[in-house]
Amino acid sequence: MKIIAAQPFDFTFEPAHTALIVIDMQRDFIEPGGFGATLGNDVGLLKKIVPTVARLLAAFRAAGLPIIHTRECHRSDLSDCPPAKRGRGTPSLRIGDPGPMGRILIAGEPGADIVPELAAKPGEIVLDKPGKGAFYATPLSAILAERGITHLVFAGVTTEVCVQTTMREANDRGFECLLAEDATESYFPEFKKAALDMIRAQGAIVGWTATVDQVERALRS
Ligand code: C5J
Repeated sequence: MKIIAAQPFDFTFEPAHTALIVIDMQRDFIEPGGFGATLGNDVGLLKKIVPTVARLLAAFRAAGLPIIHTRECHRSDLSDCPPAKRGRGTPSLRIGDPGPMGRILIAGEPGADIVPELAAKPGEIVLDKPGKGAFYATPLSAILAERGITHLVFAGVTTEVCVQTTMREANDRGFECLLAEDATESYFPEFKKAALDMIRAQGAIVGWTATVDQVERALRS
């Protein structure tokens, strides 16, 4: 058993039953010209956490623990993109429209790929998901069950959308969940703070939070 000095209290985990899930560290959310930017967001805020996410990945790789990367994206015929999602809001380009990094949020296009600094290594799982939550319309439940995973550490973007949705889905499915505070980011700093507060409130009602330093320390212990 290992212990992370987390909030609101210690997170105890068995490494053999623990995996890292890195949510949507894709060019479409992090680089200019992608989905995040078409919605009017400052993508520079998200870019800043790339080195911290890289440290967390390195810690899990050094410990030999499973790593799952997710990508929010759709089939090229948009058959898995509900019109309600595509039509929402007033972005400068919609999902499936051609942009500077290929078609926005379409699987196989350069923009839908993970930023090169955080690219998956051989043996790591890359899971494409059409929704905000990574359990919806994906084989994630089966992948975790096959590996006997009970504990999940989360990182990625954005904190209050795909990360929080996935963490809530995981919590409802009985996983013990911890979010790496400095390896997640939002386009809205106040939303990130609120999401972290909500997750750990009421005795970790959704889960725990800790810094990458604290996770690294526990994995090395
Ligand atoms: C969003 C995500 N924000 N990965 N996606 O649309 O959080």
